[in-house]
Amino acid sequence: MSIIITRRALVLGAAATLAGCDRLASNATIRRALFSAENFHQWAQRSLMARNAMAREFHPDQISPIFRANGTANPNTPEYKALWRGGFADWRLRVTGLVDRPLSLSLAQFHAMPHREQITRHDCVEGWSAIGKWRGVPLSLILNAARMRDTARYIVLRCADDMGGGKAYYESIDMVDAFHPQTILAFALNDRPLSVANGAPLRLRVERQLGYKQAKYLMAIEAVNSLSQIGRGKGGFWEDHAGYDWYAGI
Ligand SMILES: Nc1nc2c(c(=O)[nH]1)N[C@H]1C(S)=C(S)[C@@H](COP(=O)(O)O)O[C@H]1N2
Ligand SMILES: [Mo]
Repeated sequence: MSIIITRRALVLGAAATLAGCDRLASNATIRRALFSAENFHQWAQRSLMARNAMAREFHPDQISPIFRANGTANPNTPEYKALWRGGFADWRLRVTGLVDRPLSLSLAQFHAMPHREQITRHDCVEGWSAIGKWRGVPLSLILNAARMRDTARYIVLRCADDMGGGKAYYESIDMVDAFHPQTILAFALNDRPLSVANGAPLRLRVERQLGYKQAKYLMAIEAVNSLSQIGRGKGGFWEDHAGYDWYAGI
């Protein structure tokens, strides 16, 4: 038996999937960008063609009682403290680099965009793991809204915490992971707003990768075509400073 899937069916299928889980974006520009047929097509195609299978998802009764914090537990910089004091109302995620429409997105805009929820296991190379329920916006939606250019090959994530000498934590992922359906920019853990310890106000969840790829305290994401100009060129803070593998697939 052969199954013929038309492009239109794919687009409609993607639309139905999204409509099932969401409230719509309140900002008209973002809504137009998110829901244009062209973007939907690219999103549907890239989502369905992703090389990676889905990471395992768990049941609510498997959620760890405590999701421990690791690495930075509070960025504690004057800038971050000011944002925290204001309830992150002045925080923005900047979307820059190889995009035709750079964005600056507030937390309220994230709350208004389509969400995904997933209960997954986080594995840290230091030898612990925890299961948590994450809620966030698919990174693919953000990249499509910013009209990412075809020349982009990686997404760099810029964080608020100073790792010493004024160098902020950073990470990067390729487009397979960036467009994977479980790759989200998460603002809630276990039905509560993300705590400072776990990365408030927004962090990456890239579920087929180890803990150090899950960048916390996001301030900007940047589409680039090479990692050679980022940090020392290995694509992430621990990759550059401790020889960790850039591809931390699990
Ligand atoms: N900005 C930032 N992101 C980060 C880190 C960090 O120190 N700073 N540590 C990483 C590591 S090694 C792990 S295991 C996870 C820990 O996430 P958690 O604190 O929510 O457990 O965050 C990752 N993302
Ligand atoms: Mo880690």
